[in-house]
Amino acid sequence: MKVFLGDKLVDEQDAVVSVFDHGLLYGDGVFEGIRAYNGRVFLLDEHIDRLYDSAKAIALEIPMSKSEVSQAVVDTCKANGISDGYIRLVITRGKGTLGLNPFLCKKAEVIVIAANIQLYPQELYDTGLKIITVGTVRNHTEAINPRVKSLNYLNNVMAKIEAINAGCMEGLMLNAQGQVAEASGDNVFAVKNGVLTTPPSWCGALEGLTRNKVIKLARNAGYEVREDVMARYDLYVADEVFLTGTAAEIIAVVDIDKRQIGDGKPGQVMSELKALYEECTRTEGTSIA
Ligand code: PXG
Repeated sequence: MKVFLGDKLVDEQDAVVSVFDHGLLYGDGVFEGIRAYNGRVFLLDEHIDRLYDSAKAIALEIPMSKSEVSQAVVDTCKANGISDGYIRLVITRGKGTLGLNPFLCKKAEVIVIAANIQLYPQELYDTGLKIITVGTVRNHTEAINPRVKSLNYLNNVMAKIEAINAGCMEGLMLNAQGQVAEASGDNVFAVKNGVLTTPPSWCGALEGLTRNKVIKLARNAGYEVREDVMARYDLYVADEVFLTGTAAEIIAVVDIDKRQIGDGKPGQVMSELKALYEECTRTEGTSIA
């Protein structure tokens, strides 16, 4: 496998970073998880924009232009013969000292890994997920804002541990006010009487690109979509609940905290939007060739 590191493609065994890299020492950095479908990188410009916004928020200067980073993503896919896959784009603060001071790190490290995607079992899509609310509260917006896709994912990892320990694949996270934020690695939507609602990012959600795409597709299909504060109550009494994310795409939730959602099966609106989303993944994106 070839990995993009710094400013060029190198062999996998040479793709190593320093133990003094602040990405490792402090989780100091940002990343994107991107999908390629059918020889195209899906939503590449949107991922690059979000990456640069995340970096700006943590005062991290990416030592390449947006178009150079985009090109590195495409080149890494090409070098590995990836046509359908998963791309991890990582920017770390770079090599520094054992101290916290990020300004002693001379140059941020740019890493692009393009690999095959490990898909969730089809069964999860056919039957829907059972999830629970976890006790780990989503990061406060004025701690590290959840809109920053940072390398410090301990908040989410703690949530995932709780969910898995309870026998669930995903956990629902609330913000410090007890409002619905998102799942540990996906955004959440409810459908009630044909209206879709998802929490606004200021409630503690990553501004998911799958989420944004689904909002657009739903509005184009004639649905009303609201970004509104949500309580768990809104999910419990919804006709449908589903999660969105680059890895999971769109997946139904049929049980939350032992409340059956709707009729307990993946819903009609979710299925319609999933078909529209899949049409986009088949036909849109930045060509790898
Ligand atoms: N919330 C959180 C906390 C996420 O990490 C999403 C929502 C969905 O955002 P997108 O832009 O993907 O629709 C994410 C995305 C991984 C992995 O390897 C995680 C994500 C995406 C891709 C891969 O675990 N999280």
